[in-house]
Amino acid sequence: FKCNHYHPKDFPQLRNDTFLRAARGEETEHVPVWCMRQAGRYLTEFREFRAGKDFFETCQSPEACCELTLQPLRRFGFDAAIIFSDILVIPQALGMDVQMVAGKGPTFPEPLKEPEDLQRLTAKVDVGKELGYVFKAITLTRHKIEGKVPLIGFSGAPWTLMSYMIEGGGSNTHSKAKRWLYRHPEASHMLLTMLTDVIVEYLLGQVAAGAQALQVFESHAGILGPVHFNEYSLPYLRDIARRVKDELKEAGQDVPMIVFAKDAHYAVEDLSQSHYDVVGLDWTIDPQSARERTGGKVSLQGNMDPCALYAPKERISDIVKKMLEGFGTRGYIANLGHGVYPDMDPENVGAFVEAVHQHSKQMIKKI
Ligand code: 1CP
Repeated sequence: FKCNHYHPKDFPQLRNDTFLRAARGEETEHVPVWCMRQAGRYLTEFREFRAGKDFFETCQSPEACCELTLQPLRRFGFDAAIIFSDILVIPQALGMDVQMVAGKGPTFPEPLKEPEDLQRLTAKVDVGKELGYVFKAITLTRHKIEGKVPLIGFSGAPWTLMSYMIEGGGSNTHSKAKRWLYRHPEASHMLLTMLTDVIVEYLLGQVAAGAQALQVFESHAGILGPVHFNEYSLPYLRDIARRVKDELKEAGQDVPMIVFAKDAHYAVEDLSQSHYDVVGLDWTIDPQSARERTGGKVSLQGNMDPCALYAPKERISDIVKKMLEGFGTRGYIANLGHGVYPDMDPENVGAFVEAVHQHSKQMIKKI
């Protein structure tokens, strides 16, 4: 696979590059902010638009993805947009059936049970054909966003995708997937390698389609201890960043990459030396200690407890101020430590965004 068309298409000129500059550790006038799951059910317009439509059919419609990506930008002053899609489109591209069951979440009717089941997976995935709908959504959205803010593309990381493919859906213990790590280490590495190869092509395809930054979600890092993380997650995360960066460099492009390994506070040092420009953090790590442990090598993103959005607005403002003081205003992208929940008040999301902008502007002026 070679992407020979990285050259920007005739996209509208970017008018707010604060997020991209912060990702590269450059100076900004304010700290940029966006939220994981900023397109989501907490917005009435999202619920109305999604009503009665199948989740993955929605993901397959470039027009629908574009609309859902733009919805939060109409309400709030976010400094970045993330393309509406899901991490589970990759298992689908590998030939697995995945359905979104109301009240239950993503469900695989036939999850992988034993190493023999790997033979069911498509060996050589034609990423352009299987996931071209995501690329189309990105190109369309990049036009429709009119240069207001950069557009982030994303992928699930290999271990997180592997765990869904074996568990068959969400899980508290991930014991079926972890059973593979203890019992079938070779098959586990084989699956993780297969996923890595597809993810690399997928991310490069997203950039070719117009993505201006990339985030890799290792949402299930926390269920791995340090030993398993070092064997089954970190090498693949590194491989993804190195291969994507090398390929882009050859084409004269530099696209910031963010790694978000949820609950992997033990791995923050390693993650800061894994070829990513930004390390995303959940709320279980203290901003200042994250800064000390990553030693200015990378920008940081995060990490307000999403539940702080349940607090009154004045409290949110105080919490944001403390967070900004902990991280500092340089090389920092404000975000939540995980996604916005469906029962959250959009007004408080707005208060979060405004507090980041307001406090950070004042702090930067004083420097
Ligand atoms: O009907 C609906 O709207 C269902 C809710 C929903 C949404 C809005 C799901 C189901 N996926 C999405 C979109 C989505 N998923 C985005 C869109 C952009 C945005 O953030 O605004 C992104 C980036 C994702 C990525 C994703 N999907 C992750 C990684 C991020 C994270 O939360 O850790 C994961 C783990 C998934 C799986 C998934 N998809 C949906 C649900 C409910 C879940 C989690 C299920 C579980 O394991 O319990």
